[in-house]
Amino acid sequence: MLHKSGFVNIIGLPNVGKSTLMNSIVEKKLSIITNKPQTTRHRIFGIVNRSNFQIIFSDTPGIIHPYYPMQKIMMQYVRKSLQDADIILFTTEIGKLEYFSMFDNINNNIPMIILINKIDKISIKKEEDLLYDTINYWHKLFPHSEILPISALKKINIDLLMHKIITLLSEHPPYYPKEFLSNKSERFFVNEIIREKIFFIYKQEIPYSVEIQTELFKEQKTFIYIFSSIYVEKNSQKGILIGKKGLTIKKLKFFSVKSMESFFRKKIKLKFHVKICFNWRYDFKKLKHFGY
Ligand SMILES: Nc1nc2c(ncn2[C@@H]2O[C@H](COP(=O)(O)OP(=O)(O)O)[C@@H](O)[C@H]2O)c(=O)[nH]1
Ligand SMILES: [Mg+2]
Repeated sequence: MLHKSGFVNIIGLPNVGKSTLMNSIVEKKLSIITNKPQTTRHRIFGIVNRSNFQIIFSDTPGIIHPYYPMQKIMMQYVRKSLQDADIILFTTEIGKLEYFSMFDNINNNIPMIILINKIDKISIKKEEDLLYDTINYWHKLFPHSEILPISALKKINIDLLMHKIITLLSEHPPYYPKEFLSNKSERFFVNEIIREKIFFIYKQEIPYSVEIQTELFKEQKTFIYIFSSIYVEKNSQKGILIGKKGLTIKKLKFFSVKSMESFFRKKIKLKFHVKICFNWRYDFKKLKHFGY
């Protein structure tokens, strides 16, 4: 039987719905989603396996102007994914007409589909016009690329997108064992789930200042024991993270456990340890230690 396989990289500006799209395609919440930019820090694979194809999707951080070392590394992930793709899914949303010099790095030999996301928001004539303006804008910039309006959230045109992707892919044996869902470990997903809850619970700089390291992930018959360290950049942030009488971190634990239980389909026993790693975001050595 003919078997197709390839790498499909999802790139675009922050907050346009790249992570939502990947989760919706792989039908599992591999990438964390918030309404804030810079939620996705790493490059995350989501693999779709069928008997006659294997597609390796790659969710990437949103394209930004990098200011500090962590953002520089994030943009290296993006640059790489513009080069090593078999297909690029350039994702944007209705009304977003913004050009970044990063787009000049797109390899013209790689087929690219431009996705105009969030079309579920169209309810009035004015928004329909905005969709046409958006399509025209991107068509002028990339005249050879196909443009497809979608809704990642409401799954509009996702089947059609999958069909287009499979048509574009070449014949190739699977790159990964067929039972693989992702390139990331269980500990990575634990870290990401905690980080997502931190985005929801804490304000301002806290979500951007934390990094999680899961020291222990021990699966038993009925439970998974997890021990995670939460690193902050300075002492004052430690207090905020823990909260009065430890109430805020209790809340964090509660929501993290709930989410992990649904992800791993098992009861979770979770322990936190809050530590300080001075200015880790600005230090290449510390970033390397954290897996960037
Ligand atoms: N209305 C609508 N909202 C969406 C859609 N896709 C994503 N969003 C929302 O847009 C925000 C950013 O989504 P996310 O996937 O994290 O974007 P990313 O930064 O590009 O990865 C979240 O609040 C999503 O719920 C969509 O198709 N329709
Ligand atoms: Mg994302």
